[in-house]
Amino acid sequence: KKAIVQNDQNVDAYYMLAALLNEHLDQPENSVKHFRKVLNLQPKHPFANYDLALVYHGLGDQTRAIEFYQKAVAVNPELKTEQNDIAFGIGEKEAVASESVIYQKNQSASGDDSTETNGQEHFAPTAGNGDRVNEPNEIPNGQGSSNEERMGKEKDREQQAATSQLPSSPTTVKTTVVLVTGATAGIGKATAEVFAKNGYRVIMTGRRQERLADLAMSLTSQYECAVETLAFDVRDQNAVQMAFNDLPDDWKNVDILINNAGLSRGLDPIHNGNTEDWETMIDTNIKGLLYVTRAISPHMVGRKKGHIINVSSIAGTEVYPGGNVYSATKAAVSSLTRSMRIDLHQHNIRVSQVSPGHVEETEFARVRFDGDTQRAEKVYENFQPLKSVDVAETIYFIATRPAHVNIQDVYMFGTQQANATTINRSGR
Ligand code: NDP
Ligand code: 8X3
Repeated sequence: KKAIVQNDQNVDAYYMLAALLNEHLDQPENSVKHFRKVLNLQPKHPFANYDLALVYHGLGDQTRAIEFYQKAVAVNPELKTEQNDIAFGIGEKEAVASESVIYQKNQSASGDDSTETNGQEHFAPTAGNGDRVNEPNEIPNGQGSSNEERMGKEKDREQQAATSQLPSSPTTVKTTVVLVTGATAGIGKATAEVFAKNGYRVIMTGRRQERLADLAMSLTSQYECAVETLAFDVRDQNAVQMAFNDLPDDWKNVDILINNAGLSRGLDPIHNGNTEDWETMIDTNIKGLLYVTRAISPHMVGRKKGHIINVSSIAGTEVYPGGNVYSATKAAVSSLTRSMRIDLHQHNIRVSQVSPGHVEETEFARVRFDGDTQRAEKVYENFQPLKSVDVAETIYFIATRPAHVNIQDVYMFGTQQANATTINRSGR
C-alpha cells in the first residue's frame, strides 16, 4: 500500500497487493478491485485476467469467471486448453471425469466433493498436483517468484471462498468505450461516473494527472467498470494525437466521444476584455474540441460506428453582459455540432449536443473568476441551478437511445432559471 501511495501507477504493487489479499489473507473479494486496477494500468498484464477468472470461479461467479478467462486467453492463447474450457464451464462437461489435470471438482464447505448449482456441476480450479499446468512459470517485470507459493495456498482459499459471494452488481463490464474530455471535475467527472456505474469502459481525460488517477481508482473500486486515464491539454494538438496513439489497442475504438472540456475566463465587457483569456477560451472550447474530434472521428468513420456528444451551453444561443467571447465559442460549438452531423451521418455516426444553463458542483464559476470563490458562489446564490449529475444523466440518456435515434440538442436549465439572465433568486 505504501508503494502505491508513492506511485499510483505502479502495476507491480497493485498486483502484489491483490495476490496477497487473495492468497495469503483470504480476502478474494478485496483483491478484485486491485486486480482490476492492474488491468486498467496494463490491460495486457499476463496474469491479472487469469487471476480474476480464478477468483470469480472461487467465489461462484461463473459469468465473470468466464469473462476473465476469455480475456486471459486473448492475452495469452496458451491458457486456452480443453481442461480449462471445461473447468470454466465452456467445454464438454463429460470430459471432466477423465481429467487428471489442473482442475477438480470444487469442494463445498460441508465436505461434499461436488456442488450442484442450477442443475450444473460446479468445477473449480485447484492446486491439484501443485501446478497450474498453464500458469506461465516466469513472472515478468520483477514481480517476484511467489506464484508457486500462491498456488499452494489456493486450495485452502478456494474451499473457504466456495460459499461466499461478491456483493451483487447490476452490471458487467460492457465493451463500449466512452471517452470523456474534462473528466477531472464538474460535468465531465459526473458523466464519467454515470457511464462507469453502468459498466462502460471509460477513458477519462484532463490536464490534472493526479486527479485522474484518484478518480479512476475511486470508480474502479466502486463499480464493475474499466477505466483508462489520459492526461493532456486539449489545446496542444500533438499532445492530443500522441495520447490517443499511446492508448492500448483494445481502448482505441472509442464508441462514444463526449467533448466536454471547456471553460470561461472573465466576464468583462468587450472593450476591457483580457485578450489572453480570449485566446484561452477560443483555444480550449473550439480548437481543443476540434483536435480531439480530429483524432478520434477517423476511427469511427473506419468502423462506421460512433456517437459524438458535444457539451455546448445556452450561451451558444443566448448572450448576456460580459459573456461575449465565451458565448461566441459556444456558438461555434453549436455550429460545429450541426456541421459535424452533416459530415458524419453518412458514416452512421451520431452527433448530438447538450446545452445547459447554470450548473453547480462544477469548478466553472471559480475558473471564470480566477479562483475568486466568493464571486463564484454568488452565481448560484438563492436559486437551485442544475447539478453536474443532471447534465451527466442527460448525456447518458442521449447516448443510450436506440441506434436509429439521434437527439440533436438538449437545452436545459434548472427550474428557477428561465433564460440566461432571468433567474428566480427567491431562495432554493
Ligand atoms: P469544470 O471547471 O468543473 O470542468 C472543466 C473540465 O475541463 C475540467 O475537467 C478541466 O480539467 C477540463 N479542461 C479545461 N481546460 C482544459 C484543457 N486545456 N485541456 C484539457 N482539459 C481541460 O467546469 P464544467 O464541468 O462546468 O464544464 C464542462 C463543460 O460544460 C464546459 O465545456 C463548459 O463550458 C460547459 N458548461 C458549463 C456550465 C456550467 O454552468 N458549469 C453550463 C453550460 C456549459 P483540467 O483542469 O484537469 O484540465
Ligand atoms: C455556462 C452557463 O450562463 O454561465 O455555459 O454561460 S453561462
